Amino acid sequence: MGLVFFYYFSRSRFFHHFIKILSHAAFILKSHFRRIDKTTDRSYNFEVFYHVWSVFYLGYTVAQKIISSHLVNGEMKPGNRVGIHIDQTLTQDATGTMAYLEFEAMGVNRIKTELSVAYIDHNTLQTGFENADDHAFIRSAAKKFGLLYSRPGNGICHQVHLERFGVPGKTLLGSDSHTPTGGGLGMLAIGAGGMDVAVAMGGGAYTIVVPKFVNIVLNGKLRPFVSAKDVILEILRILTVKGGVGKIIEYSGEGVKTLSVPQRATITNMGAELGATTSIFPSDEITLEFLKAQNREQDWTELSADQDAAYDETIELDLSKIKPSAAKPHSPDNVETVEKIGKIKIDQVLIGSCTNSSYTDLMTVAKILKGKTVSPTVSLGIAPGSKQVLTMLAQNGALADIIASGARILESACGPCIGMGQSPNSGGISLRTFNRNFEGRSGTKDAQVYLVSPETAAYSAIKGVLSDPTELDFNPTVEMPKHFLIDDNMIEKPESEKDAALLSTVKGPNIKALPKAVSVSESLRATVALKVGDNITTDHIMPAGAKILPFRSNIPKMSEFCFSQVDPEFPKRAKELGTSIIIGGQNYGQGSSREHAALVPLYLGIKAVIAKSFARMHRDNLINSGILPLEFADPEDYDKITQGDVLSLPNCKKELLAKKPITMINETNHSSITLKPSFIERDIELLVDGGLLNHTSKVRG
Ligand code: MIC
Ligand code: SF4
Repeated sequence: MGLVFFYYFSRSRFFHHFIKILSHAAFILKSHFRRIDKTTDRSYNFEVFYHVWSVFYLGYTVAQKIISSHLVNGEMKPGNRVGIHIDQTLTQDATGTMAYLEFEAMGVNRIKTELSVAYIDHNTLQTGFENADDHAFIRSAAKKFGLLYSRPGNGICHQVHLERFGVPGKTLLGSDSHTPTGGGLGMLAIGAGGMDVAVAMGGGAYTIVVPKFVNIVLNGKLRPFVSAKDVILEILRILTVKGGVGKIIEYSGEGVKTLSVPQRATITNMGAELGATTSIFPSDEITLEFLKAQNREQDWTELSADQDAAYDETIELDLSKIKPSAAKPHSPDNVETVEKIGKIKIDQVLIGSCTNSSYTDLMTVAKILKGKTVSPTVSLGIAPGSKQVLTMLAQNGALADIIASGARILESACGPCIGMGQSPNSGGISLRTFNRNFEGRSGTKDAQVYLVSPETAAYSAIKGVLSDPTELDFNPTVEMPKHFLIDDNMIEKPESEKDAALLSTVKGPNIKALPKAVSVSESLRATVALKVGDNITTDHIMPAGAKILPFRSNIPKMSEFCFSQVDPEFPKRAKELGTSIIIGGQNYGQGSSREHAALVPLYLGIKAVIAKSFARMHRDNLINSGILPLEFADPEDYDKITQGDVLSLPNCKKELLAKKPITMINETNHSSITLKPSFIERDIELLVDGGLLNHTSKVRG
């Protein structure tokens, strides 16, 4: 009787709230003891208590469990803005210089997170002093501020973080859009602009809009030579690059148990291409096995959705029906099966990137290449994702098989994925195991880039034409190693807090001051400097590649390349106008987390971007930089504006503060346009204070 009563009581709302209050108390205690930890080196694990309590929660999804255990402010209701505590951060070198300049500008002496890692993996092609200078700056910042520093050669941030640092149930904020790779381990891993990461390193909460929760139920098992990449390509085909906007995607179902952690990470990695806030898998025995093999068994906690967890949307996927697929040029959602696309002739194959460069991926590739020669008309490049992967391949002989086939071995870094070398020939067809095939990203404007699995890539490299790997007839199974090779000798520790106080950061001549954001003005009158269409990526706004990336810490120089693929005259025009506005379509700013796509427009005098809708990270970056991201109340009003028109917003500040629709007059054609009041309190505060840095300094006093 008593037990029955307790069971029903434990499922009641009252009990749920009671547990919630206890959890918050545990969270506060945990934060308190975490601070004590730093000085006394004692370890208090209140997380364990929390997870025991969370068993009683009514209907929480995996992500909801992590959000609620990290809640700093706000209520976890759909559409609400909430602040969450960030346990770990990561940066890479292309966004890191800005993040550490921003951290320095905030005047905080030491990071407040449990763990923060500064990786060097993007700007590794050193054709001048610039990238090496940036690396030296980041290293000096890591030493001074208390971060781990992953040296160039150690690997791609997401791959290394998965191997060595990711912890189920923790939060990770990274200044890179593919940070959700950590979701493969059951982390709540989110990509954001460098400024947000700087604030999180300083102990500030990260604000998210509580998204919708989507459950993708995986059933069945993948057939041989069909891989995790084909799964996420199929999801992209169904949902498109806008399909994940405002959503967290969770994976469940029997099929989950058939996927290894690296396979799960491939899927969560490309959740970024869906526009999702993040993607996450449960943490189960497979997660435990992976962490054990990485000698990190102690980092494991079990994490799964409650039986009665409520999702906003559910999609079922039968893994056994998935076929080898490819995303055709120039969008990751332009997906078709390899069979349907047919045996097109190819010029280049590249295997690697944070999506597909794990040990198991490359062992499969080695098996396919063993004893074969790459087609004479194809250039095959392979970049293993980390030093761990590369060393293991070298030790077990698989690297010899790869080299013998004629593959060109590239360093363990992003490399061609971000246009750092290996640009294809004019009009060339390139198959890549990467995650983005935006026009021009490869460094060759008219190249045709297809995104495929490692299996499809390796088999096609031998055949010289796009080929379906399920034609192969040997057993491709690669066992997950019982022990990965562990050697963290390329991860440098920071100086002690006492010694660090005497250090200063090292800034080469390429590192220039940050552009200054200002408070939103009472009214705005400006010319439209550029009008663009739907799905404009941050690669359109601020292209990357070997020629431009060295200027990531030099905004004035970078500004010369802003929108260069779309309209090379834009930077000159914007400078001449002094103050101007950009008009965009749907999903403006999709793709990367790079805040340069906001900082450079700020430098060029852009005061507002008016679009049909925005991608999450870019919208945040605009607000952080003090630029108004405004949405048309009626998307058809987009047609009432032409490049060169003069727009005026006579009461924009007053209307913004009152959360009222913003009135805009097109002075050129005398039309009146209404813009949505889509700002919440925090956005307004940031815009009024002149961006996140000014706001943070104000709050800190
Ligand atoms: C990318 O894949 O586009 C990048 C390069 O990793 C970016 C970050 C950057 O621009 O530095 C991302 O994904 O956020
Ligand atoms: Fe690096 Fe490419 Fe991954 Fe971006 S997507 S982090 S450039 S490997």
